[in-house]
Amino acid sequence: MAKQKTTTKTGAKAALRPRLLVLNGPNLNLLGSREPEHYGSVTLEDINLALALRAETAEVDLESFQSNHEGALIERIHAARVQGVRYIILNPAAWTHTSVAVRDALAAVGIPFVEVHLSNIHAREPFRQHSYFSDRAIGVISGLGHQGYLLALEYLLNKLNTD
Ligand code: CA2
Repeated sequence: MAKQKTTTKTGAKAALRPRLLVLNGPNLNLLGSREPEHYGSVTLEDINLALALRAETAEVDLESFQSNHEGALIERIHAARVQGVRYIILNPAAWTHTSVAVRDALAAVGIPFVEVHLSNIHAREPFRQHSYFSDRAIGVISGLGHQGYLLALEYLLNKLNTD
């Protein structure tokens, strides 16, 4: 695993665990409670726990953040650069189809990201079929339900090993 190095007070090099960030956009805090035909019955808490367990096994630091406020998500993306986050897993939810501001924030920090959607946005209403993120993403997983997050994580863990 390609770990970042930091210099301690004594000048020794200490290995830092790589940092990953999972971002979820508006209304995804409601997962598991409504619209199971589109979004399944697993809660966001369940998804975050599964991601945290897998990351722990792989000795990677993983933090999950969800917001219903666009500015809060943008601030979290800005902070990610300062924190040295290597990769982001992002479900922008409805902002997928509207937010130049979130797109610009990701471009500004330059952190590579995987775009994840629970539902297959290409099989839904026409307004969901355009994403402001897909052309900037490393890749897009759409329609594989909650497993999409874990598949994205697995991909990034492999990538960290070969970086
Ligand atoms: O399929 C996805 O993951 C989406 O990003 C989910 C968004 C939707 O606007 C995108 O087009 C596709 C909606 C998230 C709303 O989540 C809810 C969860 C439970 C109940 C109601 C909404």
